[in-house]
Amino acid sequence: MLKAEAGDGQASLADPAFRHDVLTGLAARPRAIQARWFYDRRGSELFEDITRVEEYYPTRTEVAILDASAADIAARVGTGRAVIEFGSGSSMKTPRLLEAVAPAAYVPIDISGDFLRDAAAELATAFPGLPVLPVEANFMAPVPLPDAVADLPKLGFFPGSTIGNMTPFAGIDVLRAMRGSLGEGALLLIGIDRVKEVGVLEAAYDDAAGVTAAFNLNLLERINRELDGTIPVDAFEHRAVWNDDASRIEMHLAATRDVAFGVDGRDFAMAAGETIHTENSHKYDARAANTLLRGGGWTPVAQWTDPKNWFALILAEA
Ligand code: AVI
Repeated sequence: MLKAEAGDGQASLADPAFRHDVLTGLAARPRAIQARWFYDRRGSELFEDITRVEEYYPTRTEVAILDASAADIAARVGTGRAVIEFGSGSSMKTPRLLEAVAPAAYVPIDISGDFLRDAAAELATAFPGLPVLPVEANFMAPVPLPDAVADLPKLGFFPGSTIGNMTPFAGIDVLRAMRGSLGEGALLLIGIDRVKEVGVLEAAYDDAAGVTAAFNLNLLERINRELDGTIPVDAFEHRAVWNDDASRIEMHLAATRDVAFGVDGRDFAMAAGETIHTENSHKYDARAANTLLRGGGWTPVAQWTDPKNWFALILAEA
């Protein structure tokens, strides 16, 4: 459906799936909106900022593991593979992996064409001579790969503990889909965040500078911008809590007073203290990570961690 005027006066085309998920999620009990909607341009910038805050250890820990283990990973993986990255190439991790394993081709897969093209262009400049073959697709289902890599051995790369943002069942489904994309005998290098002290986890998702809070609250700003919303954003606060039973950090947006607002012509009311659940970030101990991978059709064959055992890069075989 074409939206004539968005809140900022710019003509825009609201994503029908975004509209559907927001309206359904705000009407549901408990209220919940999927974390995938965090990542508009502003949300993606804020996520980049999060990766640099002191309390958010996952990115720098994974990068440190890649640096420390590059030679070892290369020895296991060998050279001349097609590296298939699930998600568009992240600025810091992909070049490190490509340098280590000297691939014959690099195939980033992402649902967002804009991010994909930007990342692919950057990588192509940084690695002249390396065929960079972006594929715009949803990797939650098996993705046909370019013919040019059909005969090459494959290495899948899924860093960042992105799998943690899925329920374990959805994680198993995506691992199966990756197996379908890469085929029998492929390898997968996956980053998975570990269970650790609750204080460390909660601080990582509620940093003192308020960057994660801004990231969470941007979802409400996005709803106001794109769906003609009238949500009083200043009446909401960011919460990050560890759910021990589900082994996950949950992010919520809590109303600090009774509020009434509209979204896309529908009326909503929330009482003070009511929340909208916006994200899960599951954490896995070594055993649970192995169970997850095996459930997805992958056999773990090696793993690398940091000295505190906070994060793991696991190599698995299809
Ligand atoms: C992208 N994903 C792995 C991040 C995480 O740690 O779950 C998203 C994030 N949410 C808040 N901080 C970071």
